[in-house]
Amino acid sequence: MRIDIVTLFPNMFSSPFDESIIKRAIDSRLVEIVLHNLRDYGLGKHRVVADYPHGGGAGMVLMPEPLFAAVEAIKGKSEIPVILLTPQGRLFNQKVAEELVTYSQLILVCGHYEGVDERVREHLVTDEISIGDYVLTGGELAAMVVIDAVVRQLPGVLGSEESARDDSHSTGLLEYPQYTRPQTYRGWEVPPVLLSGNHAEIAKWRREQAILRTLARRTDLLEKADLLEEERKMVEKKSN
Ligand code: 6GU
Repeated sequence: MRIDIVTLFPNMFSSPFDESIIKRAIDSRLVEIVLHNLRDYGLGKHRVVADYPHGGGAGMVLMPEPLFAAVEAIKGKSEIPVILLTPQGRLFNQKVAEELVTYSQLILVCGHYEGVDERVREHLVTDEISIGDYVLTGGELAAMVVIDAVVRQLPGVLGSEESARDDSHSTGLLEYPQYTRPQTYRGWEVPPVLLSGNHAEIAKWRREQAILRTLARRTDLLEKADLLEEERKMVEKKSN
């Protein structure tokens, strides 16, 4: 997979991509991440990329020419999704990450200032994504979030140790509680079932804990989750 990022702040991306799992994925060529400085496509000697909004109002708006030039230089004649990171986009979640990982190439455009010229939305961008209902100073952190969630799903990126199978959200439920050594810490015990060696009992306990945790914290997820008849009954009993 190849991911191109168009940004005014390419340096913001260095440390997240230079550590841990994403770095390993880049080093082993499972993903290629290419940064493009929007400033390089700016107009005139001063490489201008933004201007005042027509009609007045606060702040600056990213101009169409630099954004079209940058994206067109990347994609040529090919059809590649062009995703604008903006608080006005569709909400990002695990399902969207699973959709994006099916593409062999993505172009992420980081919005900034008060926004981007509407013609960029209408005629350049094919998708708009927000990572939540709050406002960030720019799309860069959002792009990093999207890339992390997408890249970790590429085959070979996670070792079996880190397997994404039981993750919160990939099952539609929050993850069950995890424990490691020591067995007793400050008098707080690990649940005995986890030490029992009975794999069926452990799986049953984890499933129940995941359901109860989702019920307590995210009832909105539980409505959509794939539960067995008896699990639904347990939920109903607990929520009364
Ligand atoms: Cl994608 N961009 C900005 N600037 N703020 C956000 C966002 C994106 N998603 C949530 N807040």
